Order: sequence, then C-alpha cells, then structure tokens
Amino acid sequence: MKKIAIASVMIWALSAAPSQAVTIDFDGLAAGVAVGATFPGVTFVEPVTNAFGTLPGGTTPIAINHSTSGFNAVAGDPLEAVFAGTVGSVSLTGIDISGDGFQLLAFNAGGVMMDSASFTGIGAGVGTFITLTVTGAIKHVEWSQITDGLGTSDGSIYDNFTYTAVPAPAGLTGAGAKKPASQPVFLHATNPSANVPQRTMSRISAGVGAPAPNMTTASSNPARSKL
Ligand SMILES: [Ca+2]
Ligand SMILES: [Ca+2]
Repeated sequence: MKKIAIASVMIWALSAAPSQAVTIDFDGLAAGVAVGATFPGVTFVEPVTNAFGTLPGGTTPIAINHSTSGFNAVAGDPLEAVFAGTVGSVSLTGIDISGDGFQLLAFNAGGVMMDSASFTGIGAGVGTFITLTVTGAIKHVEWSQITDGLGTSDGSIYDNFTYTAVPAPAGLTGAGAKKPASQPVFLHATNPSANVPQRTMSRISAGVGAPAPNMTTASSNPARSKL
C-alpha cells in the first residue's frame, strides 16, 4: 500500500494541474554536480549544486551556483533555466545577497525580456535572503548578481526554484484534479518511485555513457572563505 501511495504522489507531480506550483529544492542531488536536465520540464544551464543550502533562506542541504563563476555570477553570463513549454511565473530565492544584488529576468519564447525583479542587500549580505518572482508567458529565466563590484570578497547562491504553469482554460482542469492547487509539488531527484539511483542521475546530467567525472565540491566551487 505504501508503494501505491508513493506512486500516486508521483503521478500527481507529473500530471499536475497546469496552475500548480512546482518547487525544485535540489536537496536530492549530491553537491558538486551539474543540474542540467535532471528535472522534467525544465533544463538548467550553468547551475551546479553546492552544500550551502543550510544558510538562512535555503533548504538543507543543497543550493546552486554558477558552473564557472562560482558564487559571483554576473549579468553577462547568468545562470539560466529553460522550460520545455511556457510557464506563468517563476520564483527563486537568492541567499547571502550583498550590495552586488540579485536579479531575476524573464523572457518569452521570442527571447524578449518581459519581466524582471531585483533586490540589493547591504555589505557582504551575510544572512540576507530574498525570494524574487517574475510572471508572464515565460520560456526561460536568467539570474545573477546585478554587478560584481565586491569581487570575490562576496558571493551569492540560489535555492528553491519554483514555477507555475500557465493556467489552462476553464473546464480543462477537472480531470483527476483531487489535490488542492494551492499545495506545491516538491521534486526530488531521489524520489523512490522514480526508481533511478541518484548516482545514475548524476551521470546522466554529466553526459550519458561517459565515466562519472571527478566532480567534487572543491572542483566545482571555487575555494571561498565565505559567501
Ligand atoms: Ca535546497
Ligand atoms: Ca554575500
């Protein structure tokens, strides 16, 4: 019966009503891996995982940062997420947000920026976090610091990527809709009903068929004394 119950939850996650929020907390992934296409419906470009989800504003233990610029992502080379279709809103929590700030930009299918949100903290932003939301018919989002005036003396990470699909026309949401739309769905890469070992998923995200690269927290995240 327990397996049946878990399977039912997953079916809900995969066939969620169009207006339902989906939150990716990254906590089922190991630290130091590319997120890539781990989660259905959205492909992450640049984000790799780190073990700083324990900081204020995050969910433990995993958060994300840029694959090459680490904790100092800049607007010219942002982190990105591209949806398979279009979604109606995207929210993301920025953690340890300093005077260099945090911006979240939303683009439509034509690549035109249609919404943006931003926040600027004070100093190195230790303990400062903010959840930004953008809305519209969103095909992809980009996020980064606003500037990098503080350089490597400061950095930021990100966690809890949430999106809500464009609501379907009235009358098309009733099939199997037994779960309240206000209740978010959390996607974990290690959901037992997926029946895919976490290690395998990490390899998939790094390249199918290739030997698992030596991706460690140290090699994927620049050595930093603080964020
Ligand atoms: Ca997390
Ligand atoms: Ca910071």
